[in-house]
Amino acid sequence: MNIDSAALRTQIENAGQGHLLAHLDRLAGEQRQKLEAQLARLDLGLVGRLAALLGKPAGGAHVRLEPPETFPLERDANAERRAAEARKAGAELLSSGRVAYLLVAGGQASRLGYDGPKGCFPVGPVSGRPLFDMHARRLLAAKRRHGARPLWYVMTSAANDATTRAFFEEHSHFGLAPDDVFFFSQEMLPALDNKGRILLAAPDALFLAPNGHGGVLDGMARSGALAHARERGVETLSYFQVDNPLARPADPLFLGLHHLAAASMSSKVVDKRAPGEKVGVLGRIDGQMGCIEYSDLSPEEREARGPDGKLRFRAGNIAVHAIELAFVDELTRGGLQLPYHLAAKKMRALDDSGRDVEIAGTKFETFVFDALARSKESVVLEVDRALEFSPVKNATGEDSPATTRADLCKLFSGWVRDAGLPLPPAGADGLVPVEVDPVLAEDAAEFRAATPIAPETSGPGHLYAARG
Ligand code: UD2
Repeated sequence: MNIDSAALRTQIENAGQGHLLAHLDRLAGEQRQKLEAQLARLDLGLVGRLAALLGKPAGGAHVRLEPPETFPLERDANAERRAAEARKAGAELLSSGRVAYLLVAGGQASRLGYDGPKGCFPVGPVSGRPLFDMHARRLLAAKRRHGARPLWYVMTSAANDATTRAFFEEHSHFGLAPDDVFFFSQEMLPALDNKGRILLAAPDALFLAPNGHGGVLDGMARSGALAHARERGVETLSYFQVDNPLARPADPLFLGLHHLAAASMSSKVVDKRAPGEKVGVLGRIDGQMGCIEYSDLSPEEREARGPDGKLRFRAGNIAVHAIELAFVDELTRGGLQLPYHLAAKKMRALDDSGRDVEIAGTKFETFVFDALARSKESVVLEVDRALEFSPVKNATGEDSPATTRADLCKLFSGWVRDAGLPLPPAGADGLVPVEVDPVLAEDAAEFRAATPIAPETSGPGHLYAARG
């Protein structure tokens, strides 16, 4: 990159970020070039807009919150008829290749404390398959059921892009055609101190953090993924997160309901387990569809119950969305049109004299579900938590590898028992080590239909895999 150093200095000075020049002037050679290149890539206009958000009242405030209208899990005859129609429409979308899969895997896995892309984390209770492989198998299952070659967009970030790509290479793209897996990196945003000054993480590096999963929208646009999908005849993106091994991105019911409603963006929800569960809730926020973060619900809203005794705001967001390609285009033309959320944090950064110290700063993130407010029509489908949601987020406690292992073992051993097949003995952890490959079956009925079948054994565990 050819940099006009004098012009860059003026721009930085004018943007009120002159302290960066003092840091730059302490460097020579490659280090200086590296920092200068980072400075040249900064969108100073955006940095100015972010700085202006500091000290303002936190976002997320709302006046009126109402539960969303959902397509229920327990359906009467009428809803069942609509579901059958939707499944048919969804299956047609899938078989005609009009759906592509979009995985967000740019997060830093800091809560899990795992040193590497979260997608490399092993979760198969018997196979030890990593999250990426579990997801790939869902797409292979879709191919087997609906015929079309799955097209997969995978969002990484600067911190894990190279390792993610290498992991896919090492594993032969988990059986998918390399040409059908399109990686792109989300943008990084600088962290600011309380005066709006850009922080440095090292003498030659700005303090940059991924711009949140909302960055998937302009990431698609900037990287050429959007144009690529359009050329391949895709109309709808099936969005899911890397942390949930039970995500079902090729669900004909969900995609069909979304399509028949002519929605731009739709969501799947599960009943919140308890008032304190850390999931966002879908709702009508001051009249518009949206998702409220758990931290933004008032204590009254968190605890509120309806006449049936159930939580009033229980539509827990599992972060599975159907998103129209045309909608992504609309939301990203002329820059990403999503609000920024602020996360105030103590961070290790350099002070003015270049010492590594703890500084109170702010990181900025966008959330993909904020796009719901712009979607004229939007479907909210209630799904079965046991079948579709068991995220790996924390190292221990709730939503951890241990709870995911327990959820998966319980689910699969239920199918095996239901099909009248024998189970291996429970292990020391009290769990029955059984796993069913999604290519073979994604629910109990499909599993039953696949019998008679013998498991592959691996140590004490039973793995039911698709043949061929
Ligand atoms: C998210 C939702 C929450 C609920 C829950 C379901 C937010 C803010 N909250 O909680 O409402 O739906 O998930 O599981 O989303 N990611 C990126 N780039 C980023 C940040 C995140 O790709 O810059 C990915 C990350 O790899 C992960 C997913 O987004 O797959 C979720 O991110 P998170 O773990 O920060 O979100 P969480 O658990 O606070």
